[in-house]
Amino acid sequence: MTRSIATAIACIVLLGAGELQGAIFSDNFNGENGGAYQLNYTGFANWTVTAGTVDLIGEGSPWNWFTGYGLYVDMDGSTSAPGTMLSINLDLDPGQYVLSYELAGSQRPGHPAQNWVEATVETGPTLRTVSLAPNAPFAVYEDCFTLAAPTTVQIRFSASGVGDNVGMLLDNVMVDNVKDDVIPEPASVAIWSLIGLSWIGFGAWRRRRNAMARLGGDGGQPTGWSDANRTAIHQIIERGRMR
Ligand SMILES: [Ca+2]
Ligand SMILES: [Ca+2]
Repeated sequence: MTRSIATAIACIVLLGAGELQGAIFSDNFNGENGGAYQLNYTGFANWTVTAGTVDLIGEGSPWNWFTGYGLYVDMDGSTSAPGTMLSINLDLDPGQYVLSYELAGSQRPGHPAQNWVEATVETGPTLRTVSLAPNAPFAVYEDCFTLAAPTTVQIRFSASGVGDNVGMLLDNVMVDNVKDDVIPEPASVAIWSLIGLSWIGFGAWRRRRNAMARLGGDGGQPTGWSDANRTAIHQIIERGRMR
């Protein structure tokens, strides 16, 4: 839940968009191969290894570094050829989407070769290229993309660097739809309009106070919100809560 909220906030900031509708696609790899690790694994339910090789490792394997992550993918398999994984087809409507995933360093500091992983929505630009130090723990990455028309897309993760059989780790891939019909909130616009009006009112009070000071008066104290404005704002906030 925390992760989903964080994703929503990040995408709202980036796209000016709304809340997440829910995962369209998610994969934590934990059910692969009957839950057992496998080097040079190709039997993914949702992915095709289109180049090089990857290893399915993690829980139950000699390479289990993270509690609670189950199985995950070593993006540089065991054939000295970093792997590329292409997802199944995702039929998406026009709209805004978040691709989120977790990447970690190789966790094998004896193999200092530099590794990279690219995340791409086919066919489009690479959304992000990540290179992590071997000891970097899993961290969530989020990339937003927009579709102007109904589109069938695939997600691609592609590893590069020296093929030393020791790659970065991938887990918890998700695509969420950003619901864009709730922003901008009319209530938000109204609140900011009222704040603007109040600021204008404060400016008028300050000018009046300065004028009275010049005349020798005390100018009084700022009155802040009028009762009418207070009531209107409370009503707007309540209506926002009810939405
Ligand atoms: Ca996992
Ligand atoms: Ca490997």
